[in-house]
Amino acid sequence: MMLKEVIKKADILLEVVDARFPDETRNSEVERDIARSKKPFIIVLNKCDLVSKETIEKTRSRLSQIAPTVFVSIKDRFGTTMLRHKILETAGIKGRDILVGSLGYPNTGKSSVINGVAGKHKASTSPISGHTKGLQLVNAGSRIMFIDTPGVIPFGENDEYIQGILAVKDATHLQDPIGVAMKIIEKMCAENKPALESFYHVTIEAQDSYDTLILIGRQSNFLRKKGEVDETRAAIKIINDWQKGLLMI
Ligand SMILES: Nc1nc2c(ncn2[C@@H]2O[C@H](COP(=O)(O)OP(=O)(O)O)[C@@H](O)[C@H]2O)c(=O)[nH]1
Ligand SMILES: [Mg+2]
Repeated sequence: MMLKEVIKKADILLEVVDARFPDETRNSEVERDIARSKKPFIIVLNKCDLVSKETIEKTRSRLSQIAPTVFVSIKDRFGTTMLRHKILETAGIKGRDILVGSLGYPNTGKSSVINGVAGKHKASTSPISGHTKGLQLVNAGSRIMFIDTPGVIPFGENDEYIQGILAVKDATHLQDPIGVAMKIIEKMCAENKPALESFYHVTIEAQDSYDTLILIGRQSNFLRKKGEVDETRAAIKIINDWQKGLLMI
């Protein structure tokens, strides 16, 4: 379904973002469209199983100033009850069903969030009274009804690294794996350097993420014939590890 359609039909919107890269996986245009619609929205930071508690707290206090913010891990079944409460509280609708729309870039976990929140209540329904005929809804219990197809935010031309970090494109299909790997290194160094160091058995002293990439490549023995580091191979390894959820921020 189109983003704009979801915004139009919903009473409340969830912007589903990746907890590891909240700023990069939020979308300011979409948030502007939501603001114009005057509908409430909740920022849902999914995949929080891949993020440390400290990072969660920092992000929460920062983003709460923009909108109600809930951390979930659909994988670990964490946070879904909190999200249900937040939906009921934020929507502020009494006496009728609440239509919830979810929005986000591909692979942030929009479908997982719908299924995770609906859980055992899950039941598909078709038209409900007072709403557009044919609108497919997922009944999640306690008056919460999800619009069953999420609104997918399209990638822009310069969003290749977001496609990399969200695992929409695997490492070998990226034009610039080195750039994407450097982004991941930068992020890890800022948020949880010890995790990066212990995963690749290195001690990182360099400030420059390219130097760190080379260090990891050397330690992993990714060398070309003459002994210099194969930085593309190192980058692909880092992106693969990230996409498999092996690196925790
Ligand atoms: N580690 C982790 N992976 C998740 C979580 N939720 C979803 N995923 C994974 O993220 C990928 C995209 O999920 P999906 O719900 O299809 O995303 P959508 O494209 O936004 O609908 C899938 O491989 C899921 O298994 C989570 O809480 N933790
Ligand atoms: Mg989906």
